[in-house]
Amino acid sequence: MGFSEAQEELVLRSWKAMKPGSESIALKFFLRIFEIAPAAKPMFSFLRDSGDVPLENHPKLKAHAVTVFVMACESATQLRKTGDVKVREATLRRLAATHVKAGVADAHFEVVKTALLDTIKEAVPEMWTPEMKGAWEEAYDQLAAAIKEEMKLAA
Ligand code: HEM
Ligand code: ISQ
Repeated sequence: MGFSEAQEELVLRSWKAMKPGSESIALKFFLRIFEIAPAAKPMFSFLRDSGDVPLENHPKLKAHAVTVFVMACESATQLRKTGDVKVREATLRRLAATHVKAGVADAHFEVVKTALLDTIKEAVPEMWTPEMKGAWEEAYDQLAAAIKEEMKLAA
């Protein structure tokens, strides 16, 4: 099952539309994860050390959430070009280490995927179609597979 130019375009076009609002989208994405899986809360240091800083102003929260979107976009481009997702080795190692240390398990990747898709659907409802959903899913799943594989090596 190849990844077409049209699929890449759906992913990149919707991210372009979301990007100006990435501040609030990042927060919604984050909060959606805990609506689906409240048990995932203690894994995130944002919630532990956000004592006096309101969550919406947490700089790492926004940066990390945006990174998930951007990496899924990069994954879409790679899938279209090469049919495969390769994450830069240093980035992959770091991501695997962070996630293993935080106690992330395979099942959490499904939670984050659902939260990501819900967030996009809510952010760009006028663009949302089954085709767009499928394209983001494929891009995310392949990215998640690369991270999960590296996590097994790091564990
Ligand atoms: C941290 C991306 C999946 C939980 C991070 C960071 C990035 C990131 C960029 C910042 C730290 C670093 O760069 O090493 C991603 C991507 C994912 C993914 C691209 C999937 C494709 C997940 C899943 C969970 C999760 C499934 C589980 C709910 C966390 C936690 C941290 C983190 C707990 C540490 C935050 C902190 O306390 O500083 N992630 N992540 N991530 N991620 Fe993910
Ligand atoms: C880190 N990893 C996965 C999802 C995230 C969402 C919001 C903030 C940080 C994240």
